[in-house]
Amino acid sequence: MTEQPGVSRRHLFISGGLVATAPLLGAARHAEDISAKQAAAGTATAAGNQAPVEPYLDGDEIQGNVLPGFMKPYMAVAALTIGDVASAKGWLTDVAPRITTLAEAMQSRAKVRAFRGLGAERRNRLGALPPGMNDVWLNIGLSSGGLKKLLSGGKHAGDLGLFVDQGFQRGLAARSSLLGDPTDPAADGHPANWVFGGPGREADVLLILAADDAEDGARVLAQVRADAVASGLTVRYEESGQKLDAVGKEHFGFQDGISQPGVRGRLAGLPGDFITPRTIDPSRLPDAWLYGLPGQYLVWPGEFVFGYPRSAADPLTPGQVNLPGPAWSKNGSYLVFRRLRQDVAGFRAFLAQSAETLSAQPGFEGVTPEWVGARLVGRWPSGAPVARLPYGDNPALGVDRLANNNFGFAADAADDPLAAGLKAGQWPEAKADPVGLTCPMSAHIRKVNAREAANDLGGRRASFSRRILRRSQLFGPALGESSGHDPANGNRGLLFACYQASIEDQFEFLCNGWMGSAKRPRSPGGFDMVIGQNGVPGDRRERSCTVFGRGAATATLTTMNDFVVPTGGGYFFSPSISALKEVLAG
Ligand code: N7H
Repeated sequence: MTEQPGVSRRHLFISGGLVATAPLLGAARHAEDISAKQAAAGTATAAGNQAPVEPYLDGDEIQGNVLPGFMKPYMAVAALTIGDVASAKGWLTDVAPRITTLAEAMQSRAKVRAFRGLGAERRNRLGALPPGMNDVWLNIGLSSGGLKKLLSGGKHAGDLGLFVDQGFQRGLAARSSLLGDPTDPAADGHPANWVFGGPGREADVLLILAADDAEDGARVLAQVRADAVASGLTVRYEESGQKLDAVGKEHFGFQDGISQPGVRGRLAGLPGDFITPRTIDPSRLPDAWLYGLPGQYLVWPGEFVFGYPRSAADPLTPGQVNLPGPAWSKNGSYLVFRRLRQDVAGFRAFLAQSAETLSAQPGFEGVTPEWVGARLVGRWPSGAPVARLPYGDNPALGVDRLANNNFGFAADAADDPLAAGLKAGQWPEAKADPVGLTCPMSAHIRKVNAREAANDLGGRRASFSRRILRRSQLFGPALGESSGHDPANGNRGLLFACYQASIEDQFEFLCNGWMGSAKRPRSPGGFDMVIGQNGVPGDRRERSCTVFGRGAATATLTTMNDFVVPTGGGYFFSPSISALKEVLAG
């Protein structure tokens, strides 16, 4: 096979006979801008020679944190239990109009995107907001226990059983040991010790609020909380968190929120507007229709939102419509919330100690704590992928949205030809790394997203069906660099939230199938040392992983410490606006 200019082996590999490439190469040349390109793409048909036909998503029905995601600098959560059901229904009736929708969040998101851009201009505007922007947004989720209360005695009373997901039905506390959480009741991570969500302390309702301004956010949450309490609900838990810096580094010191699945679909009423912007020039790259940002595979929306097509064998063809619940669950999504405490001092000590031990071994001379951290995460602190920069960090790549996710593991990657007006920085291209010599198999980002590489479940499609929409925020103050007194006494971490169409197959599978397994998605590898947990009785929570130095020198890192400890949470369903009003409140 001869390579076409600008087309990487990765792309040719990916095409794999799934896309009618020849006609695509003859597709229209550059449009003036991406919007025009999107509009053109939207009118094309898969049966012709261009983009797949993507469904319109119901922008007034889907909650905005599902899609496109709130992504605000301030986030607060409140977990509530229902007292008197009739009063709670009254409160839901009042709260329903305050729930922010996909359409509302998308308008604001479009302004932020236009303001920050994607290339060099974005680097200078990171963290800045368009003038006048001051949103306060609210979304809601209900646990299976909450749904049971609200549905009981009504015409939908039997509908709870129609939610097929056993994780949702049973709840997070009941599934905790399956996720690898500590089973010793004395351990902090055991559900008995969670701040909420443990046995007998489960929440019926989870509110998620996001805002540009922390004070405004806190004020609105206080109002909503007061209304809820007046309607007989009890606040079980409440916490807020915010970004630590403009780039979005989490407590261990790595930029987070870089790689999200691109979601296929368009917004009703706004022709040409894809939920996920398209950035690759389809006239020059046959596989352009596979991606949003370079390297960001597009996934059919039924993997995340009920009532839409899921992935099929051909990534450009919609699969079956996925409605794993009652008819009124359409436009809903499962919400996982976990309060994850991070042992920052312990993580740093592990990196330092590992670097010292490794440096004494042939092939690892001179490795630093930062080098070890990058091998455990798969990215350097800036977010730059190890796959593109194996030897050292570069903050400019970390924030280059047109390059920082453009890599695979199975084959060499190359820079994609971008749509008119877009320009990525010049960075080394990622080399094929099928066995993890550069980015170890155990690296966090490789454990949770096998990308195009073969894995124990198959190939790319299996990865698509495991993806989640992450919507987390940090809690607690940063731990300073100097060791010594910690004013927060270790109380910092991630308010982890994610949306998906199956808790069992997505969130739970990532935890117990891949992060918490030494052998999957592919051996040899070891555990995800950052987040993975070893709950196997008798293993004493020991985790180890393999890293490679120069000349394929091999070393094993081992720890008995959990650097991330679950301290609360729950499984919820985020219904559509009409289901909230007509089925649950009504
Ligand atoms: Fe992870 N970390 O700081 O080390 N995560 N994560 N995560 N995570 C990612 O790509 C982190 C957690 C995913 O597509 C990055 O956005 C921490 C859970 C997925 O390439 C970093 C915690 C689950 C991705 C971290 C935590 C996931 C991802 C790289 C807990 C799922 C995208 C930045 C305290 C069950 C991977 C980025 C991709 C990326 C960290 C939790 C999943 C730096 C500290 C519980 C799917």
